[in-house]
Amino acid sequence: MAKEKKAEGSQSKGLSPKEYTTCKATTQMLEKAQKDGVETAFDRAANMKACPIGADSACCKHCSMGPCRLNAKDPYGKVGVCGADIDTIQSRNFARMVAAGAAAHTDHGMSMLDVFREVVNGEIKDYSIKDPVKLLDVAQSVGIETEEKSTQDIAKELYQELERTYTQVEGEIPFASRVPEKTLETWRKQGIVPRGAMREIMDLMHRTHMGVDQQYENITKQISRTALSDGWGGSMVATEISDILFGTPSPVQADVNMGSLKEDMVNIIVHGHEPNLFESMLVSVNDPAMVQAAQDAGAKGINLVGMCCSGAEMLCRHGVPHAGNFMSTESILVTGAVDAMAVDVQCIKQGLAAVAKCYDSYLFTTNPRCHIEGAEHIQFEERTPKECTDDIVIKAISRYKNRTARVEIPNITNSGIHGFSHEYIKYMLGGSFRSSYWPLNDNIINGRIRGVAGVVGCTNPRVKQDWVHVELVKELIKNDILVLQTGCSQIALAKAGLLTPEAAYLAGDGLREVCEAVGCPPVLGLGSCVDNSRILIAASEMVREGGLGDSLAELPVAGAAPEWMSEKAISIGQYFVASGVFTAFGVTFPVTDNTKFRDLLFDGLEQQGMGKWGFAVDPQDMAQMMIGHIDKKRQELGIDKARERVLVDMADRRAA
Ligand code: SF4
Ligand code: MSK
Repeated sequence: MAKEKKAEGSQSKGLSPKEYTTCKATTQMLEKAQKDGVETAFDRAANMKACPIGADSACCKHCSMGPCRLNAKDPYGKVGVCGADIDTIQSRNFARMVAAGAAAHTDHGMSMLDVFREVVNGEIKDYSIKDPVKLLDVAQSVGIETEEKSTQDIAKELYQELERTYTQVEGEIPFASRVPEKTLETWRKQGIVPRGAMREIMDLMHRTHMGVDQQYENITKQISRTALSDGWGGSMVATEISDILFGTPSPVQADVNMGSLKEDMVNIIVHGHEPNLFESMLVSVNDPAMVQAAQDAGAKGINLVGMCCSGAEMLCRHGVPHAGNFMSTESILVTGAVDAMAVDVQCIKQGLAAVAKCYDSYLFTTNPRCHIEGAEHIQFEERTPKECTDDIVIKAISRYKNRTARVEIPNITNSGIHGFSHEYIKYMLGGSFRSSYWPLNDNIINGRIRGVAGVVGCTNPRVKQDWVHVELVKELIKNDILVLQTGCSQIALAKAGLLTPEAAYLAGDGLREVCEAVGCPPVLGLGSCVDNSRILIAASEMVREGGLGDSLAELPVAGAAPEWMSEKAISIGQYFVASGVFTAFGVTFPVTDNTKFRDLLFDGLEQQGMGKWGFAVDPQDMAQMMIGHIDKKRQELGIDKARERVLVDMADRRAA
C-alpha cells in the first residue's frame, strides 16, 4: 500500500467534515483526506475569511485611480475617486458577473452549434442527428417551414436561424418566438429583448468600463438584456441542439453517489459541461478493443461515471451513473479509485490537480479554453473526438494496472429517476394522444398542486454541502409544490432519495395524490445548468395552456439557488427574474443593503412587470418566501380558495 503524497501547502486543521457536508460519502472521503494530509476546498474555505467589502460589492477596481473601497455601513457616505457612487459600483460589479456567466453559457451553446453545423455539412462523422422529431419541433418553433423538406435541409436552415442567437446585431433573438406574448411586450417596453448574445455581452462590458454608464437603472436594463440572451439564447440553444444531436431525455433509472465507482474496474470520470466530450467517451469505453485492453490489465471492465453538469446531462440522457456534485469533485479523487478524470469547461477547481497528484490519478484537460497547471492536456477535436477519448482510456487502463494508492470507496449509491425533459413532462401528464400541460394547470387551479418551484444551482463550501437544497425541497413538496431541478442541486436531492416515486410520501396530500396517479417523483430532475432553459419552456407552456394568467410573471411559480457560487448562477437568476419569476438565492448576495440598486433588484423590477430577487440563508425562511410568493400569485389569479378542490371545466378555464 503506497503512502499518499501530501499536497503542497496542505494545512488540514482537524476540521470535522460533518460540519461542512451532509453528504455521507464526501464526509468519509474528507476524513480520509485529513488522515492522508490532503487539503480540499473545504479546508481552504475554513482558513480563508471572505473579504467583507467584496462580499457587499462595495469596492471597484475598474481603473488604476483605485481600487476604491466604499463603506457598506454608510453606503452613501463616500464615492470612488472618479465620483462613482455605491449604486454605480455595485450595479457594474453585478453586471460583470452576469456578463461572465452569460458568456460561459452562450459559448457552450455556440460550441454545440459549431458541432451541429459540421455534422450537417458532413465534416463531423462521429456524431449525427439522433432526434429528428426534436429537430422538427425546434425548427417549427422559430418559424421554419418544414413541410416536404429533408432533415438535412431543415437542419441547415435551423443552423442559419440559430446562429443569429449569437451574431445578430439588430432585431430579436430567434427563441423570442417562444416567450409568452405579454412577457415579450414587457421586455419590448423596457427595451430589453436581446439582439445577439455577442452584442449584449460586448455592450455590457463596454458600459461598465470606467466612465461610461453611471446610472444604475440604465445599467440594470442591459444586465437583464444580457441575462435573457443567456436563458432564451445561448443556454436554450445548448439544450435544444444537444437534444437533437444526442437525444432528448426521457425518464431513466440511474445511480448517483460515490458507490458508483468500482474497485475492480477501470474508473473514468468526466466532469464539466459540454456533452460532446462525454458522448465520445461513452463510445470509447464501449469499444471492444478498449474493454479487452482493460481486461488484459486485470480489470473486469471500464466504468464510466459523471460529475457536475455534463454528468447530470448524461445521467438524464443515457442513465450514466453520477458520482457527486461540485463540492465532491476533490473528495472523489481521495478514494484512490479514479484512474482518470477528464474535464472540459466550467466549475473545474484548480485544486483538483494537487489532489489527483496525491493519489497518482490522471487529470486530463481537453478543451482549448481550459488548461490547468499540473494537469495533462489532451486536446479534444470534434472532427476526431475518439482520438482524445481513446487516449484517455488507454492511460486510465495503465494507471489501473499500476495502481499504488490505497482504494477506499464509500459504499453508498442512491437510485432515482432522472431525465424529465419538458417534452416528457407534457407527455407524462397528458398521454401520447393528448400530450398537454393542462393536467398540471388543472391541478394547480383545483389546488392539489399549490405551485411549481425550480430549485437549481451549485454547492458552496461556505454552507453545509447539500443541506440547504434538501431541507428547502422537503419543505416545498410538503406544501404541495412540485419541484423541478437541474445541476448540482438535482444531485443533492438524488443523494437524499427524493428523485423516486416513493418520495411522494414526503409530499403534501394534494401533490402526493397527483404523483401517485401519474407515477412520478415529487422532484423532477431535468439535467444540467443550461437545461434551466427547459424550465423556461415548461413555464411558457403553462401560460399557453391557459387558466394561469397571460404572462410568466402571473404564474404561481418561484425559483431558488440556495447554495450558489458561480457567476453563471447570477446570470441564471437574473434571466429568471427578468422573465417574471421570483428567485431566491442563499449563502450571500453580492449587493450592499439599504441602497437603491438593491431595492430595484428586490422590488422595483417586479413593479415593471418582471419578477424579483429574494435572499435567505435558512432553508425554512427561503421556503416560506417562495410559498408566500406562490400564494400571492394564486390570490391574484383568483384561485386561492381552490385548495378546497373546486373542479374546473373547459368553460371555467377559458374564463379564468
Ligand atoms: Fe475608483 Fe472610479 Fe476607478 Fe472604480 S472606476 S476604481 S470607483 S476611480
Ligand atoms: S456544475 S455552475 S457548480 S450547478 Fe453546472 Fe454545479 Fe453550479 Fe457548476
